[in-house]
Amino acid sequence: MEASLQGIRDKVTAGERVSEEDALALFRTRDIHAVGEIADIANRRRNGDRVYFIVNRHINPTNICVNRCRFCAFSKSKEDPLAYTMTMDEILVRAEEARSQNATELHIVGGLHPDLSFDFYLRMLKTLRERFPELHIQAFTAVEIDHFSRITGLSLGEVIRQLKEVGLGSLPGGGAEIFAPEIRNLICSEKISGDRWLEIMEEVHGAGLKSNATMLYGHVETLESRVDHMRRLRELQDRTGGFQSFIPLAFHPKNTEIAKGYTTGIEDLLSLAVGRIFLDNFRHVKSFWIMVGPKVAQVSLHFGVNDIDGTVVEEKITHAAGARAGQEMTVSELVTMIRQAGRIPVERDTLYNVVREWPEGATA
Ligand code: V47
Ligand code: SF4
Repeated sequence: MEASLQGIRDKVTAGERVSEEDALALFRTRDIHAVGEIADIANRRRNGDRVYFIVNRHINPTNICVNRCRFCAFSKSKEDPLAYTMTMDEILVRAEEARSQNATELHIVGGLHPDLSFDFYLRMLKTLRERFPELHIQAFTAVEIDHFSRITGLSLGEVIRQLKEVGLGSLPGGGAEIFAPEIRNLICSEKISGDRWLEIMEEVHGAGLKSNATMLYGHVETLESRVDHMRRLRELQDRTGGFQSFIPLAFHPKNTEIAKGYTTGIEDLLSLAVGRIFLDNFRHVKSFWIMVGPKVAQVSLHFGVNDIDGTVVEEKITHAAGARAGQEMTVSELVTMIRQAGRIPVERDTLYNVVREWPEGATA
């Protein structure tokens, strides 16, 4: 192992925090085995051999969005023939399907619709909670929370309070992209700033709700901007402890305005492993298999990852941008994938309570 990597390995073994320079060295090395080994030490100390997945269902109520993020192939203008907005009935059909598949979570995010009122979203949550009290609702990125605050004139605190009152259980980690303004301005200049994203998450955590955090990589960002992004997440997590998992998201280029190829397997594994090593105050690092593909997701279980998300069922955001993975995985496929990596599959709920464990021999 290179001397600099050995130094990082020693720090991680001793439970010491690694520096930004260390993170850069990890991104730059091609000693992928060493990075995997260090990430595995960091992960197994916290999570042992257990790897989580969730039975969930994604619902994207509308793809109409007033923003035009250059990396986004999902959003459409109102006039676009591919624009859609689901009716409440269409949303309920999806929730019903989720219940029939024994899901424990609905994951709901969408575009910033110019005309839908905050009331529509409050009614959606209220109806879902009344009809499906057993399903945890993880909904709305910080970008949508900001939008609600702007269209209503309500403070962030009040928007979050009202959403919580009608059933919001936690927030996903989207909209973070890359915080550094010089990169953010190139890829999503209309989107809320990185500082605002962090401010909203601080408020969400202060209201007693957990959230996730993402990082979009593989576009025009630099390694320094990735490390800067993770440093800001680590600082906020030191203050609130409200982040559950870190999810690096691999940029998909099709139908977007960013002329880049797909990310490579090594780039995906490094992003996950460096996230695990640097973010020592995040308990969970998740490979979203839809973005990195099931095969890389499985290998990543030896690169610091302890969560491969879920059954998903219907995914529109990455698929609009040319995702090559499918849209749904069965519980049996997820269990097999984790077992063949030599780990113990554990079905979790959104808040990482154990729903069911699959020790060796148990059948899905
Ligand atoms: O914020 C948009 C990303 C995010 C593209 O919290 C793209 O558990 C790749 O955040 N290529 C939304 N990514 C999805 C998201 C998410 C997904 C799964 C689990 C969780 C969680 C959160 O999707 C956006 C943006 O960063 N995105 N376009 C694209 N072309
Ligand atoms: Fe709209 Fe979100 Fe797509 Fe940006 S990433 S254009 S905010 S849907």
